[in-house]
Amino acid sequence: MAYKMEQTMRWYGPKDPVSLMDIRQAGATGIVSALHHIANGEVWSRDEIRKRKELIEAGGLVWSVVESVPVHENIKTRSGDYRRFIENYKQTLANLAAEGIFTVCYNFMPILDWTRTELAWTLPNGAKALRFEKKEVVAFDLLILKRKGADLDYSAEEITRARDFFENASPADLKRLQDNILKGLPGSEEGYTMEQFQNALDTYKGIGHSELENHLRLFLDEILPIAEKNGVRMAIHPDDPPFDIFGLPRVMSTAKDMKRLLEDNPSPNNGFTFCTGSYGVRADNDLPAMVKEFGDHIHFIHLRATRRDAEGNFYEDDHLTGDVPMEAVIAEILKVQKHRKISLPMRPDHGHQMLDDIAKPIVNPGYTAIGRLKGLAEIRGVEAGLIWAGAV
Ligand code: DNO
Ligand code: MN
Repeated sequence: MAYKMEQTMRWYGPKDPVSLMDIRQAGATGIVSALHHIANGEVWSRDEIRKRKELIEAGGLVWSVVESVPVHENIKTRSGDYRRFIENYKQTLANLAAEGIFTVCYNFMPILDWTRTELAWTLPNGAKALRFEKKEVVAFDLLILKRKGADLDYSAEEITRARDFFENASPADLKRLQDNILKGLPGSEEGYTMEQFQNALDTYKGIGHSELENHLRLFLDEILPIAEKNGVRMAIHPDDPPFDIFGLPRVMSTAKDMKRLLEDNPSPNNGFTFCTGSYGVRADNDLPAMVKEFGDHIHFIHLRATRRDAEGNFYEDDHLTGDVPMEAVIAEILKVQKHRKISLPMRPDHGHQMLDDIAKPIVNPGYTAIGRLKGLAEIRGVEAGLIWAGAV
């Protein structure tokens, strides 16, 4: 028997302009949510967890996955109050399990969560997509932030393109760029002023890849026994984009990183959020092969497609038409599920701003109702077709 993926959507809670009924109408049965009103690092009490759960269930859905329980910056740098924050994290995991929620997404990206330079990049068909423009990031780093040593991180061509952009950009363009990088995208727990960002960067002095890998390992050393005891599956989200930015190390971008995570902390509860849109930005990531290799440790899935070019730019394409070989990825996921005799929670990740959503103010870029509904429907169609054709 083929196991189908559990269809979920992210819901930002009572303030989300996309309602639980919208999500049900899109056909999802599960919700991915987090308690963003609780300060980063503090314990999520059983009461607060239960309140959110009851709200979701009153809407006829189930709370399938937490995305994310954020990892406090002090844990990533192992400074300040990090011991207390790790203790709090453990308590939150135990509380979630006590309320019946067992899949937890998190990420270990320094300072910035996912990053884009443009949130409404117009496609030829008029829909809007999220985009990452390399020259803008380089311009920000080199010419706005003026980070020491930044010029060593880029090629001469990249620096020329960045200067060209900077010289021709309007003040509004530069303001948009600064806001998009510093304010944080939906789900990010932190936003920064220029000065705060600079100070945050300073906290990573002396922390390169091996140090950050080590801090992740030490964090998991403490967290995993609690996860195992409570049946909680930890699912790390990859870096987005999957390479270093602003000189900050990123350590969950490739198959090699995935392998290292499991070698450093062997545990059935240690695993991944397999986000095709993030991993797929790198041409050297073979996505179906990654699902095959790490299938036993994939606990949660994000499906969307990015399209990249040779200059390091990418945008979020339709779910089936980007660089992600979506049919092959879904076929591998279905094989994993059959082998493990389970359904894995999957969400369509982001979608385009399109149709009636174009006229609406966008509260959560990437998280519009219609674009995600379209993505989910396309994914569901691929899955049904593969099963019907006997591919799995
Ligand atoms: C990126 C997305 C993001 C992600 C955030 C919060 O691929 O999935 O919305 O959820 O990084 O963890
Ligand atoms: Mn994702």
